[in-house]
Amino acid sequence: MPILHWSPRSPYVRKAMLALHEKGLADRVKILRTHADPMIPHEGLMEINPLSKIPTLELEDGRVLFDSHVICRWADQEGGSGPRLFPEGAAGLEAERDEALGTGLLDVALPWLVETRMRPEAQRSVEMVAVYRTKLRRAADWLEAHAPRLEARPFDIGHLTIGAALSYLDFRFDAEGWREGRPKLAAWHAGFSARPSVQATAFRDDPRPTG
Ligand SMILES: N[C@@H](CCC(=O)N[C@@H](CS)C(=O)NCC(=O)O)C(=O)O
Repeated sequence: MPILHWSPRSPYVRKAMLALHEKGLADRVKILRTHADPMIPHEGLMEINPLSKIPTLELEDGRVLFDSHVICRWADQEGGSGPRLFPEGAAGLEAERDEALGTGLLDVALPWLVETRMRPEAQRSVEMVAVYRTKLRRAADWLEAHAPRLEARPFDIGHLTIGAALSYLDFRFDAEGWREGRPKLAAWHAGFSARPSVQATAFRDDPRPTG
């Protein structure tokens, strides 16, 4: 069975898990809890992914796939059921543009988390946190304006990634109140949250493995 290096705390892992569930592959991949600490590169993980990041997928034939985008592409090719995550043509460009927005939001949230919760207090930058907050708000405003497009087209990698990113804001940045003043986006996310794939992959703070 393929092995997915996994954590229930990671939004990029959740993106990959959502794709596996949507494509009917969740039971065909074994998950392995792996602690990828941004402050301490993981020696074992770097043997297969030099960037020491999760999700990383080890296939049975020895190939290793990363990052979440590539794993989602693999799921879309491999899975026999569920929505087409990467459509062809113009629809595909829109889907992947929205995927980029969702992962871009996470690329703001993760360093923000490291800045405020992991770095020694004396090294934390108030200026960088202000930049992260500005980008989060502008991305959420963009999404509010864009919500009718999300409602209008079939579920794809854009919906999956934006939904995962907003759910991560609920998990780690609840105080930022992304729903305030953004009713269309909030309504769209409520529908997203009811999907079985989303229900099956909730974030949680599990005990960290020692190895
Ligand atoms: N672009 C990657 C980002 C993956 C990523 O940054 N994952 C985090 C966990 S949420 C990680 O492994 N961090 C460890 C590190 O940065 O060293 C993806 O989409 O999969």
